[in-house]
Amino acid sequence: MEVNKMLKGKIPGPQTGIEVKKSICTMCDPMTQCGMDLYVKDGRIIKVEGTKENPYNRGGLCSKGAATRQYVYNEDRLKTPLKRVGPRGSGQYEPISWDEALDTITEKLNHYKREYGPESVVFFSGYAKWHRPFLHRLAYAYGSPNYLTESSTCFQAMAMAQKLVFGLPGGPDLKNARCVLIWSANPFHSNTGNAGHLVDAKKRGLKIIVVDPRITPTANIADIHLQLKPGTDGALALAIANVIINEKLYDAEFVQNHTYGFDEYRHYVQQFTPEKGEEITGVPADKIRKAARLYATTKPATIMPSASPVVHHTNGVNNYRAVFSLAGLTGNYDVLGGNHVAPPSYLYVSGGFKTRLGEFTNLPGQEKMAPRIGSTQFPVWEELVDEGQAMELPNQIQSGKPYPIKAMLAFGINYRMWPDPQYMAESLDKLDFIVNTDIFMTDSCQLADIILPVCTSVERSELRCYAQNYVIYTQPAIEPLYESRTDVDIIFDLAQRLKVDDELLNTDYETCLDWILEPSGLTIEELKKHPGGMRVPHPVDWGEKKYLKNGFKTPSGKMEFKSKVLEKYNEPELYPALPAYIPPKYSQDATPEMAEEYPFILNTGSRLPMFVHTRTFRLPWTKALRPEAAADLHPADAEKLGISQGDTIQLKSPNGAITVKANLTRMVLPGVVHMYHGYSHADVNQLIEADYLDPISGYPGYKSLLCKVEKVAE
Ligand SMILES: Nc1nc2c(c(=O)[nH]1)N[C@H]1C(S)=C(S)[C@@H](COP(=O)(O)OP(=O)(O)OC[C@H]3O[C@@H](n4cnc5c(=O)[nH]c(N)nc54)[C@H](O)[C@@H]3O)O[C@H]1N2
Ligand SMILES: Nc1nc2c(c(=O)[nH]1)N[C@H]1C(S)=C(S)[C@@H](COP(=O)(O)OP(=O)(O)OC[C@H]3O[C@@H](n4cnc5c(=O)[nH]c(N)nc54)[C@H](O)[C@@H]3O)O[C@H]1N2
Ligand SMILES: [Mo]
Repeated sequence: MEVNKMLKGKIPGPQTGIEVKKSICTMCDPMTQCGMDLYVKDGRIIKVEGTKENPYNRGGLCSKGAATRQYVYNEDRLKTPLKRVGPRGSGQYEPISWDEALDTITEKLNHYKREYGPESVVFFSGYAKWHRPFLHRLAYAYGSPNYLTESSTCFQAMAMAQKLVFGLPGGPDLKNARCVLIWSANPFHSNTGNAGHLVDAKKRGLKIIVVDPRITPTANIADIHLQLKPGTDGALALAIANVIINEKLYDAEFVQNHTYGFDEYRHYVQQFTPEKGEEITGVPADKIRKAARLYATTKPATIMPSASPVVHHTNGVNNYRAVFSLAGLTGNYDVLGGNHVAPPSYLYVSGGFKTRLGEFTNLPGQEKMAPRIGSTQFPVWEELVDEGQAMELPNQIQSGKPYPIKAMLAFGINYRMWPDPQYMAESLDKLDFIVNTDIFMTDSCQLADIILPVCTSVERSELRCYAQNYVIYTQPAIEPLYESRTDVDIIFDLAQRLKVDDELLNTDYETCLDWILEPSGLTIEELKKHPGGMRVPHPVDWGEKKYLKNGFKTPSGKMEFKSKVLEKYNEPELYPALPAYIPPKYSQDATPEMAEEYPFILNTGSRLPMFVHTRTFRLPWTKALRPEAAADLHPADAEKLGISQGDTIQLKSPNGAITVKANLTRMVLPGVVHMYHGYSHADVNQLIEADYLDPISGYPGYKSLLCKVEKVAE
């Protein structure tokens, strides 16, 4: 074939000089990162495809992955380190060298440590996870207990609920399950590779129950869809328990031998008859009965939770405790096909091998450090999670109590993820010194004194593993663009300049990875021989029912229907020992007068397939799929308010108002408005008060606010 034609067809080979390089897309969910084949010519990516041999995405890519070139070659990319030269927020920055940037940061961090103590410096990680173990260790090696992350709104609260019930969380073992209770996830939008695995499992005969207030693609393939009012999950789970207990469908042997507090729990759930459940949740009583019977009698059955929606409520952890209790009740905990305990290998994912990651981040000497941010306000979080609760950060900056916070070293902070982002931005502005590293010039970068440019996943090497017992150590497909560097290079460079007393941090990323991987028998050298990733040679067989030997990692040593961790506080309104149902702090049930003025439930942030928080608004392909900020509204509600598709409307809560377009859709329930988050010009988080939080986890109630909707005259 003519070379010109081959070039046009982007056919790789020596004649065209096009090479296919393997990498991963890290734009969305950190648990699941799609393998990508990048077609590279003259050091530039000219085409992207999903990697066929990657067992997670199996060749697929979503709209975001397909737009990778617009992400990597975006005009918003930071190009050099920058130093602020005008007042904060004025956007006046000057390029500086890496040496000047890192020297300034080192000098400042040494200064705050000397003058105010190491705890006055916060080490923060936004969404990206790949650099976290190293930042975590750097914080402790520097002497600060204040390692904070975006997990203050994501994942950890779901894990907390499981830890309170079982001690050790059990993940959904879809491969061996005969029934799955998908409690709020929508992988078709948030986790596209897993959506494929779900469809395959359905073809094999898997029964699917979906609990979601919206009609999603996941709900569309369900055998039963329980379309509940947002934030009423606890009441639904208790009504399901009521049916399972009263119809004697529970696992009596497990309950008798391995649980604590069953009698009180059984007594408590009596009030949640399916009819009462219907009254609170809006789900018909008969559907509750059907779902309870299907879940309890189709064994093994697994609960597939999500990192966020259920816990994005002021009653979130309790609601999920009620949900996870069902796994114990039916004997589906730590069995294959149920909620199976397979401890994470690396970065939250269980990939079939053991590592020393926990040991790596758990440096000795922490007990001598000052209390972490949020530890008094959120004692249960403090007990169960090895990081500070970042929702308390703005308050501590403002009050200086119990000690002042002076500086922050951030890797991808986005103040818009906080409730009341304006308050967060004003609080950050009170800090003496802020460093932010990011790929793009963002609103949050504009608050920083020094901005450092980092590269994307296709320009770096990183370690990832997959639930399919697969592991990859990527190689850069292209050189880091402009003067950008990798996050971990910056961390190791700073560790050296700060002269931290830590042998491992004075080495480099690969040496540390080899140290972490040591128990697995895997090495970076071996992984490099498999650029597209490899099967784990001898996957660990975790076995079942490990509690028979080890007991449960709870205070009672049993599965706890009644939590001893919460019971000890003796504050049932905040920390109920039973998984009690408490309505969302603002709701028809809890604040009827408020609901009269603000009659809609405002549910924010359900994932759209083409957006990841604020990040892909800037890509032309993805932006074109929803060019303007729009709120989803049921046509029946719209009709009552005289609103048509595309009209300009205002969403208003007691905390603020935003103006957006109306998108009429039957996906949402009547009475519920749904709005995506993160838009600079229509930031729905402004409608949320900074202290609208779950007392157990500290998570914001992003998904059950009250609001009113008004049409705006054009
Ligand atoms: N209203 C509402 N608010 C929400 C939610 C909701 O559902 N509703 N969801 C919450 C949840 S679950 C989450 S996880 C948070 C997410 O909140 P954030 O973590 O703040 O999410 P992003 O804005 O996507 O990412 C933060 C920054 O990291 C940068 N970044 C990306 N990759 C890298 C990298 O490799 N290195 C560095 N240094 N930076 C990088 C991005 O460019 C971005 O500017 O939002 C929360 N906020
Ligand atoms: N495309 C894309 N993918 C993403 C992300 C993204 O921003 N964009 N973000 C990543 C992140 S940070 C996260 S945490 C995950 C989230 O992953 P998922 O949880 O799968 O995604 P969501 O769309 O947030 O929520 C799933 C469903 O929960 C429902 N839901 C809302 N409120 C309630 C409630 O009160 N109860 C119940 N039972 N269900 C409710 C919503 O209607 C939605 O359909 O996605 C990750 N993947
Ligand atoms: Mo998240």
